[in-house]
Amino acid sequence: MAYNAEEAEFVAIEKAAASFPRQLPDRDFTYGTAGFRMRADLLPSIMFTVGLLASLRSKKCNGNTIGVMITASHNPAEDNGVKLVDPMGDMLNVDWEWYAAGLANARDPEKLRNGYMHCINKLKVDRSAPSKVIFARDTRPSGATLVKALTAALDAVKTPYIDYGYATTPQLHYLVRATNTVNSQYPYGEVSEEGYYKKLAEAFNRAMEFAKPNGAVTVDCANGVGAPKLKELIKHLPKDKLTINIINDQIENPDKLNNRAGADWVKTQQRGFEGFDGKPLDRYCALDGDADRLVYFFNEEGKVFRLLDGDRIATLAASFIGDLVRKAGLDNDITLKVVQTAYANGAATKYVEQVLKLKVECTPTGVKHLHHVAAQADIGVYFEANGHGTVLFSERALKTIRKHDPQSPAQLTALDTLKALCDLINQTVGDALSDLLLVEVVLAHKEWTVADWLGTYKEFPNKLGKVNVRDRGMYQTVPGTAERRLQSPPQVQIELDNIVKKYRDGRCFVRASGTEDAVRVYGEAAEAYDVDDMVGSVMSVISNLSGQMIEPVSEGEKSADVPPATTTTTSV
Ligand code: 16G
Ligand code: MG
Repeated sequence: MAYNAEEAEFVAIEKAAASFPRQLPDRDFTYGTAGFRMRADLLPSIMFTVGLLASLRSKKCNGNTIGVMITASHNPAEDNGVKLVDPMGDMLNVDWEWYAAGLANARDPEKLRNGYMHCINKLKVDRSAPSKVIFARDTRPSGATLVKALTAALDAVKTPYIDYGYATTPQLHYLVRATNTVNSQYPYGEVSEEGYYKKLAEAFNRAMEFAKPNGAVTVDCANGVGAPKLKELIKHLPKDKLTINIINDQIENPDKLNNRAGADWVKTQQRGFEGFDGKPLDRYCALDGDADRLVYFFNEEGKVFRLLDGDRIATLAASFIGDLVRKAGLDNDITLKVVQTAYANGAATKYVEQVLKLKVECTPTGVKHLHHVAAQADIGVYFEANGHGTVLFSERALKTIRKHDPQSPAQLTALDTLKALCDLINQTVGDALSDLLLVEVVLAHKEWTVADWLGTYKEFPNKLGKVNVRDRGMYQTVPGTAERRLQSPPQVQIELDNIVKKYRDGRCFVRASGTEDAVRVYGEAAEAYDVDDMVGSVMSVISNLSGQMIEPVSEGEKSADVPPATTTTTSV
């Protein structure tokens, strides 16, 4: 870019940025696991800088399209957030996160100019390269204002863009990959929202070819963007294979978003959405506010609530796909791996290793860590207990599947179903709508009820506690332990070890939250009462560090028998 053009670009950026002054000059923002996320009124200036960075990222990626998703996922309606999507539909390259934060924290026009130049120089971006951005948002009312800030930045740097309006996060990831692969040997799909539905519906149809319909599922859409999008998807699905009922679809009332509904509520509270009164064994599931998380649940006789979380979806998917690989005659060529975090229930890990006989790898919390490890396997099944996850098929596995010559009719049907799953499962990111169809396919093939699914293993009693702290930065885990051991403060790990050894099959770890000013304490033990005791004691250690008393703020309800991950919060 010639000097004059560069200068003109700076002038345009400064002029446009003036409409979006930075709020809270004393606070530094970080680009965390979920991008930038905070109260929506703080976000316009950050959204502007995200526009600048998206343009640079696209230039750096040879003009490939970059995605910007405006959402705060399961947070309350007054929050919002933004995350960037890389050309193949995966999350922003981690090396760029620091630069995203640097730009977002520029306090004045001069710092913004310096920050912009710093990105260009350090990241070696050719300013005159072409660029393109696409973006979408969830149903939060603040999204419209944030779009203005984003497009002001894109206009200033003359980066063309397409506004896809409302979309789920995984739909935007799909669109980014589809856009960038449109002229490749294997296009990801048609470049439109319609293309997304067509791809999923067609794959679902093929995956169900050898299965009987298996009743109905009711989907709690968290009163978010998943509701209208699922309604669209249903229009494309075959009528006779699956009945999908939709509830919590009130997107016109922003206060309802994620409010006593949706995947986060169900998982953390261990109960259904407000008013849930499921008949015994009726199948339910819940999405979060941007439809990238999914959990199943149901009532047993006597209204005993049962949760089938991300661990359960992983085991179900791994068992089915493992069987298909074997039945197709590919087990010597393709291996499966399951990727979890330390929050996975120990019984799930044991089941995968001992019953399914598959390898398990444990990574730090956050989708990007699991995704990265799963992408290195032939077939990588990754899910966080909270319902984020998907199954990745490597290029090598896809080639092997495509060229495999089945030796019997049974091998052929298994191979056809496996091929259908390669298209059904979103390869860019965990996708609640795609995962929902995957679960339904597996249950139909296995002719299972939710109780059969639950019966595969029994969870170890467990509990998730939270201690609000002033400085979560002092809680550092030992590298390479997938957050299962604390490095500092050292006395906490010593005391924790002393506590844990008192309990049969006790397991407990502490890590700082990446999303709140809090420390999380997760524990498991052979007996439910032991777990309460153990996690409570470890929480006291943390509270005592700051010399304050534990004040319980909220406690989730426990289910009758196995109490999975009840939530207790204390403030320090
Ligand atoms: C973010 C992560 C999620 C993780 C959660 C942990 C993404 C898209 N989301 O929501 O994967 O489980 O943070 O929260 O990566 P925490 O650090 O507060 O425990
Ligand atoms: Mg989400």
